[in-house]
Formats: sequence, C-alpha cells, structure tokens
Amino acid sequence: MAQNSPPQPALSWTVVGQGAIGLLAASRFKLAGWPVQLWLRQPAPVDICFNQQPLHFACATAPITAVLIPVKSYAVPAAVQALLPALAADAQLVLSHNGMAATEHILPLLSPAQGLWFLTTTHGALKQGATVHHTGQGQSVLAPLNPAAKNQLLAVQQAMDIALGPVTLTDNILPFLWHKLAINAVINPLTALNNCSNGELAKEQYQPQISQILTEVCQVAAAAGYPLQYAQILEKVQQVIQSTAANFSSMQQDIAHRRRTEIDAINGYIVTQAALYNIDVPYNIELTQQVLQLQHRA
Ligand code: KPL
Repeated sequence: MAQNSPPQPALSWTVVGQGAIGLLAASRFKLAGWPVQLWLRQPAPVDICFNQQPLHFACATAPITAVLIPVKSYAVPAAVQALLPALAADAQLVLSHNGMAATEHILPLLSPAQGLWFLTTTHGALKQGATVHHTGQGQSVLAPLNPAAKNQLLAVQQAMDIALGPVTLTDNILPFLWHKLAINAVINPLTALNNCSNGELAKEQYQPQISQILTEVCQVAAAAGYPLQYAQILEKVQQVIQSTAANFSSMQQDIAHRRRTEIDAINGYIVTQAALYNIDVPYNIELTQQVLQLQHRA
C-alpha cells in the first residue's frame, strides 16, 4: 500500500436526514472518497453544493452497516425505529445531538451485536437552500455506549475523524455533554431570541447575560456531579462564539424556519435538573419560556 494513502473505509456509511451537521459530515465523507448515502423519511436522492462543489447523495439501501444519526434529541426514537428493519445484524449507530444522550430508550431496541455510540461536536454548519457551509471549525468527542460498539472502536473513530474530526475517544461522555450543554445554553437561546449570528454574542451588551446563564449552569452541573470551572467554560463559550462567528445556531435556524427547537433539552434540561437540587435558575427559566413563546407564535 502507498505510505500516505488516506484511510479506506472499513464500514459503509449512511447519514440520517438532511440537517446542516449531517450534510457537513456526508460531504466530508464524499470529498475523502468514502461511499456515503442518505436515509430520509421520504427517500429521494439529494444534490447539494458544498465548498463550491456539487455533490450528489443516493438514497440508502438495506442493509445499513454504519449510520450517523444527527437528528434532534426528540426525533431520535422515531428515527431509530424507522431504521431498525434496514440495519445489518452488526450495524454501528452513532447518535449526535445537542442536550443529554437519552440512550436508555434506544439501547433496548438493538440486538447484542449492534453498536451504539454518541458523538458531541462543536463544528458549525449552515444550510441555505441547497448550499451547505462549514461555518465553524470544531472538534468532536465520541463514546462507545455498549460492548458491540467497543468491538468496532477503530473503524468508527476513523470514520468520525473524517466526517466530524478531529475526534477524541472517551469511555465517559457525560462530562463532555455537560460541557457542550453549557455552550449551547448560552449561544442557542441568545442567538434565537436576538435573531443574530453566533459572532454577535461577542458584543459587550451580551456579556452580563452570558455570565448569568453560565453561573446557573455551573451551579447545576456541580450539583449533578459534573463540575465545570466557570472561567474555563466562559473561555470555551467565547472560543466557540469566535470560531463559529459566521454561523447561525441551530436554535436560531429552527426559529427562523418555524421548526421545533431543542430548548427543552438545553435550558429546559438545566431548569428540570435545578429543580431536583433546589437551585434557583431564574435566567434559564426566563430563556426557556421566551424561546417556547417564540416557537409557539402564530
Ligand atoms: O451546537 C451548536 C448549535 O448551533 O446547535 C453550536 C456549537 C453553538 C454551533 O452553532
């Protein structure tokens, strides 16, 4: 084999849906020369433009051996149910969404040889019509969630490195999910409510709110057993605001396109966790209510 040849796929990948992150991942697979297909509720081939290049994606066909499922947290159970009949006996499934991983409903659906994973990412992607932009270089953390996933560590990590890398592998995704939750708890509702890009949040006027949200998130995270250092997480939020400055967050996009948001899984999650530990989180309550109002507007 040539010494510097790019890694070749050990698994053939399918991506579920045509959201911005999913199409970013599918495009990066394709540009790396990996075969990739899309699984849509209503099967149809998809043509997009990514990095000024036209890309064509065919519909996925059974058996599906490896699948990235970057759909909203509330849509995961239905997406997995729909995929089940098409999955290979030893398929690998990678979930990726904002909020906490609610895998207790998914694991029992799989057979012992089917692997379940979770990937959390800070990449920014934006879909405008049929054009997909990679609006923020990020990184991802990937965790195997069952023994069948651990048998395929190398193949799945290598693939996710291509799709949404650089990827760090971990055995315990929860601290990373709290970390990402803190980032989303700031950027997503503030960009949705102010109808602005992520980069706008670097302005002075947003700093008091950012600090109030993060103070509450840090209190709740500590009570839940996943302490976050306030200064460190504030720096990380500022880094993501910078690196995804041109991006419009997924929540801003959901509101703009009149779709359901992930507010329940982000600030709403902070609110329900806070209640368990008797912690006051007035800013997160306020943001949750405001986003819900906007989401349910006529
Ligand atoms: O996760 C994101 C989102 O928009 O949901 C960030 C990292 C904030 C990028 O926009």
